[in-house]
Amino acid sequence: MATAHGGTSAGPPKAKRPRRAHGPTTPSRTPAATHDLDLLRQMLLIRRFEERCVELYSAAAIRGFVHLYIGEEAVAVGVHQALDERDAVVSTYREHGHALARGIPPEAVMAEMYGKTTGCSHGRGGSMHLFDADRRFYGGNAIVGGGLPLAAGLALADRLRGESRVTCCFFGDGAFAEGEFHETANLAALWGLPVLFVCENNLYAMGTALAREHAQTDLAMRAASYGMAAWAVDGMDVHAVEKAARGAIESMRAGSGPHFLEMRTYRFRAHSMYDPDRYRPKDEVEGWKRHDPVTGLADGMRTAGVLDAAALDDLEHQVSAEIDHAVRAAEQAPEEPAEDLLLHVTGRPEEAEA
Ligand SMILES: Cc1ncc(C[n+]2csc(CCOP(=O)(O)OP(=O)(O)O)c2C)c(N)n1
Ligand SMILES: [Mg+2]
Repeated sequence: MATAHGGTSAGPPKAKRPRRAHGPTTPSRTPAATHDLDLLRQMLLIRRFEERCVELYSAAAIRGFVHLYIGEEAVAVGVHQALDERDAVVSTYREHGHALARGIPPEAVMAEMYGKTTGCSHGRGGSMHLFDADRRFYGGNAIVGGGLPLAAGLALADRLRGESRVTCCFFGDGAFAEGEFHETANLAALWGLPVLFVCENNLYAMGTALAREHAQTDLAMRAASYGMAAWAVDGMDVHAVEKAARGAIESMRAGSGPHFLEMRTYRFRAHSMYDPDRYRPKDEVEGWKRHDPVTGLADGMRTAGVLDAAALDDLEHQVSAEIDHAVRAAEQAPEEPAEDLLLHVTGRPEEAEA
């Protein structure tokens, strides 16, 4: 393959982590098997949710920009295992997976895709601006690198308030070309802020391959130069992602300052619904699809004897029913009335007078 992570190899790291030994299947599933089933359910939900979005987009039920996360699900789901409610999450425009993994209900995400008032951003944001302050999910940011300074600010605010919280910031490899990444990395390290930088290195920033844009493609090494712990992770393996995120967050909660994880991953679909995707060699895309994080986990579970065809079918049905419900609810939800057009655009007149 032409392009490479770290400029050395063309796929995710070859050495597979040995699978955990699992106990018998139902009724007495081991905690490890139960956890794996939950990881699989969450990744399947993201995958099927987005596949439904493609259909709805083709039917013009969903409009505007839509950037699919398909292929990268292990990153959002694995990292979220290590976060809890008190932590903050900042994401990019490719954030459906992060929002669902954060626990924003599929109905609220789907309604937002439809631009309906029941959406998590009240229909004002759409696909790129999912937001949920109650769950400390601060976007959904359309500007490349735009979430990074926001993450540092959230982490600083939490620290000033004496809260033991972590801010997790997801961003793409493309943000390495933005000053915001370098400024934020420097300040976070200098001030010891609890920011977990999760770089989703899918090798492309729109149609530009990482190696065409950067002289040094080892992003973890570059991040480490700011004086923070940084390492690369197989982003197609949800167990590897979870383990790395847990390690980083445990250390951050103990006060060790920011950490950087370079998640080596790949998007299976085009950059956005408008992109004809002519810049990636077909064999490269096919090569990465052989490391599909969803089928990879399911296959591992099958081999370990903790997943059979019936259990997988059940899971698919559950997920499909959840998405059907979300679509129905979004279709039936009201549009925002035209007279509310200026709401939230300017301050409330009564507040200005006070
Ligand atoms: C500051 C800024 N410059 C350019 C763009 C246009 N743009 C949108 S997505 C994108 C590529 C970003 O790639 P990456 O950060 O690797 O994320 P990915 O799409 O691969 O998840 C660009 C250049 C933008 N949104 N913001
Ligand atoms: Mg990218």
